[in-house]
Amino acid sequence: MEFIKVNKAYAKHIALIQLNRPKELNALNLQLMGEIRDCLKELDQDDEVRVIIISGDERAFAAGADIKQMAGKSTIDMWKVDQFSTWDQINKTRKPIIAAVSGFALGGGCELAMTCDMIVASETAQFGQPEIKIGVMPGAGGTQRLTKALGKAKAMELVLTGKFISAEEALGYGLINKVVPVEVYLKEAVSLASEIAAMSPIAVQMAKEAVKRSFEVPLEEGLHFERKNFYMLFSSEDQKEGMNAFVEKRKPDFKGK
Ligand code: DAK
Repeated sequence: MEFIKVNKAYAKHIALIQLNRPKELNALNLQLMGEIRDCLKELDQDDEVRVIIISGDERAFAAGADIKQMAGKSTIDMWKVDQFSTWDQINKTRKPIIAAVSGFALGGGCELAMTCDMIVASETAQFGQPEIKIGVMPGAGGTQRLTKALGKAKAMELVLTGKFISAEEALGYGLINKVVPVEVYLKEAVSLASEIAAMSPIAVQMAKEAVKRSFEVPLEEGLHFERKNFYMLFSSEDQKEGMNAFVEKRKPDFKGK
């Protein structure tokens, strides 16, 4: 891996993927995106890993797709590369992903953070979709995910002007989960990840799948999907462990079985 650093055991059951193109503000070139995709696929298969954190560095989570790499491309060049299959694959990750964001999360960087399941941000974080300023528009879900989080008026303003919002504003809109001082944003992400990692990983992944489904299907279909996953969990050992532990007044020890 050239453009990401991976620690599969950053904390108990928690893996950390750190974007590592600091001089380019972690601009997302094709290779970097491919590395994230491949790494997530591998971590999804690793039973020791229950939660994944993606972070950048203090200055930037990611300042967007690599403009220098895209500038001269034709429609056919873009079509051949088929970046969307990479983003679709990332979106299929079963395990929960927390984005730990400091500094710029712009364009594809904001879209990558929004593709994650939760966002913990430092006070210095800035979110935006500035593609309009370079003659294009968001292409990796920005118009959809930002609008679902912020509502039409604010999303329209951000997408059409390219202006950024602060972490505090993003929190107010419900785009992110938490804002903390820059010194502790990664620690805070680990703390949230640890809470989730203590649960049954099977229940966590099925619950994640059901919540995500609510963005895609009508209520009745979503409820049907939720019920199917709910029933399925009664065939896990973790369900017996969780409920027996409650009855026996002890802490459950979930094995992911
Ligand atoms: N691409 C390439 N290089 C970048 C970059 C980017 N997005 N952002 C920053 N850099 C580079 C700068 O060129 C500079 O490099 P050198 O000049 O030193 O060689 C270095 O990082 C430091 O940046 P600055 O000198 O500009 O730093 P400042 O603090 O002055 O400004 C900034 C920080 C973040 C405000 C500024 O760098 C900036 O405006 N960056 C561009 C932000 C942007 O427009 N982002 C959106 C890019 S378009 C798709 C999926 C996704 C996308 C498209 C398709 N498919 C699935 C098909 C996404 C598109 C985008 O994200």
